[in-house]
Amino acid sequence: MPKILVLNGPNLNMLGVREPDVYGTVTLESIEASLREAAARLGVEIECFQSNHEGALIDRIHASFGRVDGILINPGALTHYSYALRDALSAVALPVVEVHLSNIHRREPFRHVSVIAPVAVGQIAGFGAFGYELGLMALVREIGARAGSGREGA
Ligand code: CA2
Repeated sequence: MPKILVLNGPNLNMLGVREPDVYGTVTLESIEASLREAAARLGVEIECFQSNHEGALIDRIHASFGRVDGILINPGALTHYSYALRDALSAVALPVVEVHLSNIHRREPFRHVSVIAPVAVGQIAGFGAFGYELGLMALVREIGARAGSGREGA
């Protein structure tokens, strides 16, 4: 069964607790519970990790090398400036889908840039918690497509 690492970056542990007008009322725990249900429907396994520390996220990405088939990530504010996180994602060469609760492109100018996007298959932004499920579906499809194209060459 394909395995997917779900990563959440700084401050996302505060979801549902503060700023509900921007980020909604759903907690990260409940997003992860919904994702587990979606994963079961899609026939994949997920493991979830949140950290407020860039290095801890990078360590988890390195540890996933050879163990998981793809990464679903909301990097939080690291999205906009962490070349280290981007390099870690690039190093493991796994399919990555970037998710944002808010539509970063209609917010402050500094949020319009994602340094993660160039190493991601794609980005989903603006659909709140539902974006994680959309992202998981897109990632599962991508993993399946890559496995299929590998078999054709065999
Ligand atoms: O829209 C997103 O998902 C973001 O990744 C969220 C980040 C923000 O820096 C990005 O630009 C877009 C911030 C996450 C902070 O989450 C909080 C949740 C509740 C209360 C306070 C912060």
